Amino acid sequence: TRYTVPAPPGLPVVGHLHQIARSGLVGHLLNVSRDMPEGIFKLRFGSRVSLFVTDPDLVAELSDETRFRKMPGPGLRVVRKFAGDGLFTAFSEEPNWGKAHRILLPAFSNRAMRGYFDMIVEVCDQLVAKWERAAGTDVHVADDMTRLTLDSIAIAGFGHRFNSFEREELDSFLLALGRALSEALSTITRLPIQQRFARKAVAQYEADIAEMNALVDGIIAERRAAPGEGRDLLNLMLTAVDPETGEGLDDLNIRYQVLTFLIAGHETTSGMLTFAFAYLLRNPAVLAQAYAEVDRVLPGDTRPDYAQVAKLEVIERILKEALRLWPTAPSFSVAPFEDQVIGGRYVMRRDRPINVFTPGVHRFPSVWSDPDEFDIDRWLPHAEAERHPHAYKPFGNGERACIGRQFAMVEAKIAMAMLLRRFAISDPHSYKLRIKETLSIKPDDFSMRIRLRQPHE
Ligand code: MNH
Repeated sequence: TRYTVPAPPGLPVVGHLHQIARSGLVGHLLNVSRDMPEGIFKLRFGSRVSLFVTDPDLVAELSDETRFRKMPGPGLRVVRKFAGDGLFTAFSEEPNWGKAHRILLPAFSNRAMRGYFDMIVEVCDQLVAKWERAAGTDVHVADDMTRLTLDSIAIAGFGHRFNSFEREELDSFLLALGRALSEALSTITRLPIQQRFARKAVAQYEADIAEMNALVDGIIAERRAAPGEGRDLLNLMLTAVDPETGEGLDDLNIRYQVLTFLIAGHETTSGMLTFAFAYLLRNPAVLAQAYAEVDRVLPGDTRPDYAQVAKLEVIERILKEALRLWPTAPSFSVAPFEDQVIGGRYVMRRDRPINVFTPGVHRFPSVWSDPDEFDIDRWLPHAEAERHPHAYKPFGNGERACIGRQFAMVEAKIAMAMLLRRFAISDPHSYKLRIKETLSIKPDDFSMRIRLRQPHE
């Protein structure tokens, strides 16, 4: 027998996407998924029916790359307007995906990471210096984490300095990007007739895309004028050839890739760090463990070196647990090559996107006990080894999984360690977690108090 995919009981059909306040989509999906023990459900957004999966057993099937592959859904398809066939937004069948994947993979080897390390530490030093000047006051965590992650991907990947810590305002690139992402998401929900009247929004959108392209073209032109020896991302894009086809990347695709890395390389990592700080403040025992670890691994004023990153195991568990509760890229979508039945009963149609909703997967009750509790001991080696292998997918799956995950974890670990070694953090405003959604998620409007740590504290 075959079953239709269940729709949530007792919930009116969800009409247009805009009926869910945009800030609330992930929260809404989490609420729905808690009422759906089958671990699969459908929701109607206007005329579109979307499928969501949260059961790790079903995720295991969707992760079988002989049956399913990444299929960008409506959200990623509109982003193609400015990210084109860059790595993140490419269809797996597009030749430029495989080409760029093979060309750029060496930029994320362990050896390459070692090469980026000192640049990342230098950016972390700038954040430490900024917080030293701000000691005793409140800092806006997400904004400072965004400065950190944007500056480090730009310097490590492209040799470009945003110098975000020298300025009060966020870089205008970020403002253009923020507006462009929100406009891209609005166009999915606008009717064609509304789109015709959204002329002002469309003009702003074009201007924002032009601004982002101008920045990217400037970065590329600068490097072409002064090529340099290194094998960073940009040099690979400009000079390397794909071993399989013998071809290099074309100019338009290079522009898409640079923009893709500037976006994908900072948003999600800054969100992860921000969630992690919010959880540390609510879990003083974990914070104490983290202080003890940084004092042991990075004593005094010693300059961090790459080998120390591997020793920050408490901090690694904190970050993994933050990504479990709030995977900052909260879903990814796949579709079958041919019609497939999953779970022995649900028919999945060829090429039709299915969303793996990771906040739900990461709380699926048959795998995760007390799923809403922040508990870093879930990431002790024995616990991890015994767990369902498809219950945790913050970086996606298979060959389309995140190419930058190493970069993200190294950067976040060293940043958190360098900050905790110098600063005591506190929460005088009793922050209540609210989620801000764009394409990614982060804590909304979260500030914390910082002060210099005393010698024996
Ligand atoms: Mn990242 C793909 C999450 C950091 C560059 N990333 C993905 C996917 C997820 C993801 C999920 C798969 C999306 C999909 O299947 O549709 N990424 C993250 C998270 C962090 C992160 C949670 C930080 C935490 N990502 C980074 C960093 C970079 C980066 C840092 C770059 C330096 N990510 C990418 C790129 C892809 C990707 C590029 C697309 C890979 C591909 O399809 O070939």
